Amino acid sequence: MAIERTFSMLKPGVLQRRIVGDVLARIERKGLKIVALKLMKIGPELAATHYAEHKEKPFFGELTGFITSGPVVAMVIEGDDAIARIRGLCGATKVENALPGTIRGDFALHTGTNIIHASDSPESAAREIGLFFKPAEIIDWKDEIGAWL
Ligand code: 3AN
Repeated sequence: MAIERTFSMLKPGVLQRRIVGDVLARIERKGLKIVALKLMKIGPELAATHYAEHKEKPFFGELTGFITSGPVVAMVIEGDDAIARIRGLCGATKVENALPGTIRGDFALHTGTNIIHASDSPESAAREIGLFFKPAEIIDWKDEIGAWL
C-alpha cells in the first residue's frame, strides 16, 4: 500500500449543523492522519476552478452557489491508500446510493448538499491540495500509531 495525501472538504451546512466533530471523528477513527485543516469561505473563482470538470453540467450553478454559501472545513488527509479510504468513508455521490454507515449515508438527505468532498484520484488530489493549501500550511508530523492500525 502506498502512503497518499488527499484533499477533503466539509461543505457548507456542516458547521451550521454542528456535526464537524462527528465527521472528523470518523476520519480520525479510521486511522487516517490530518496534516492540514482550516476553516475558510470559498469565493466564486476558487469554486469554479475546483469544480471545473462539472462546468457543463446542469447542476454547476447550484453546485458553485452552494459551495460558496457558507464556511467550509478544508483539509489534507494522509495515510495508506488515503484517496480510496476517504471516498469509502464518504459513500456514494448520489445520496440514494450512499449506504448507512457512510458519512453521506448517515448525514445527507440530498445529493446537492452531500456533506463532504474528497478527491477522486491522485491527479485530483494533487491539484486540489495545491488549490486550497500553501505548502507551509501542511504539517508533516511524526505518526506513532502505525503499529496499532
Ligand atoms: P464526488 O463529490 O462524489 O466526487 P462528483 O465529483 O461527481 O462527486 O460531483 C461533485 C459534486 O456535485 C457532488 N459532491 C454533489 O454535491 C454535486 N452533484 C453531483 N451530481 C449531482 C446531481 N445529479 N445533482 C446535484 N448535485 C450533484
